[in-house]
Amino acid sequence: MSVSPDVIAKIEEGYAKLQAAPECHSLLKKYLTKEVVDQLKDKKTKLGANLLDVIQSGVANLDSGVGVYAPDAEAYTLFKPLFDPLIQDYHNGFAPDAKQPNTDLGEGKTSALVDLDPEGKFINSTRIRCGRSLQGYPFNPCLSEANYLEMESKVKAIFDNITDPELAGKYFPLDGMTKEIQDQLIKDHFLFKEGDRFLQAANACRYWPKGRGIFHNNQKTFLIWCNEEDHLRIISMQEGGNVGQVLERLIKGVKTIEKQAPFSRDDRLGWLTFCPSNLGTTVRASVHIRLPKISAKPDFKSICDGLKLQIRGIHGEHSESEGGVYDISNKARLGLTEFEAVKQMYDGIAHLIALEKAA
Ligand code: ADP
Ligand code: CIR
Repeated sequence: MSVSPDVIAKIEEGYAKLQAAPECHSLLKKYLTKEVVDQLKDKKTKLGANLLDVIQSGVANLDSGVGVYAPDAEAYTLFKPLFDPLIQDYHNGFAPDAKQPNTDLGEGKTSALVDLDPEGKFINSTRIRCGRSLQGYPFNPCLSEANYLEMESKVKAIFDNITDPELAGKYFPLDGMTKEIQDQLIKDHFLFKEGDRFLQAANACRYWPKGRGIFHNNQKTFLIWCNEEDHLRIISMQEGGNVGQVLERLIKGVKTIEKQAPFSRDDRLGWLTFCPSNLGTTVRASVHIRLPKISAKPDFKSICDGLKLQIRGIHGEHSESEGGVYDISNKARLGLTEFEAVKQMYDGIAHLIALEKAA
């Protein structure tokens, strides 16, 4: 079956809307040329996903940074003329013929990552997360309600098997969680937010809250999100700036989960994720940090860009800073190893702290 004329019309309208929006600076707008539209508008993956599925979030949300999602793994190859240059731009020049290196989480190397802020002057907390997709399932827009429930019960069984005392904990489904508990978990930076308009427009929130939830240990230092943006987000976090400890716990957690579930990995793109910004290592290593002097300077963003760091607000992506606290993390996740991604954040933050001390 080919793509229906009304979907093709919507793709063309989407292209026209982006072109007519000077306020839009997304990577989607940059790489969705007329040639790309014409080349891809009548293509469909085996699961039936088309170019509209890829671009609709960025068309609906003109303030997107990226603006595209892959409805299934095949989309990354079928819609290459759009994805490849966009991926290259986002991930530090990862070329169409480049290949993600083998996984190196940093086992045996974490002790080199000594506390970035032993006196506790700048860093409130450190967090490292990675994403994983379960083999045999597509991404959000192609999942049925039955898929969500099945995936949730599979991963819950895995969580129940975790015996390491540092990691063991409990799974809390979103379905049935009280609003108070949910809001508190979000406020304390443990749980994903509700109603993300970028994900909603990508058709990624169907059947919500079915199949969604959070696992965490008692201390809330090891957490796993189930079926939010990705099938799994594995997270290690704690107060202060001890990056080595946070990474050590993440490695232990990833290895524990990995033993029990096969994950989707592509030879070229590494670990597969719904958003192309997360491909490869899928690692975002961040600190919540206060840098009152240098963050007030007009060149703060360009300094961070130069260090390959991304600035987010206190409640994550698309939020604002509060009380002078920023979320600063590595930006690229593809074309380097997991350890290198963490090291990029580590070295960059060490540099920013040195600048702050000298200012
Ligand atoms: P992700 O990191 O999964 O891409 P977000 O940017 O939305 O997604 O962040 C998710 C949550 O994690 C938010 O509540 C955010 O404030 C929190 N967070 C991120 N980095 C840190 C950190 N270093 N310390 C504490 N919370 C953090
Ligand atoms: C956007 O394009 O802004 C959203 N779809 C989120 C993209 C992921 N962001 C990122 O920088 N890693």
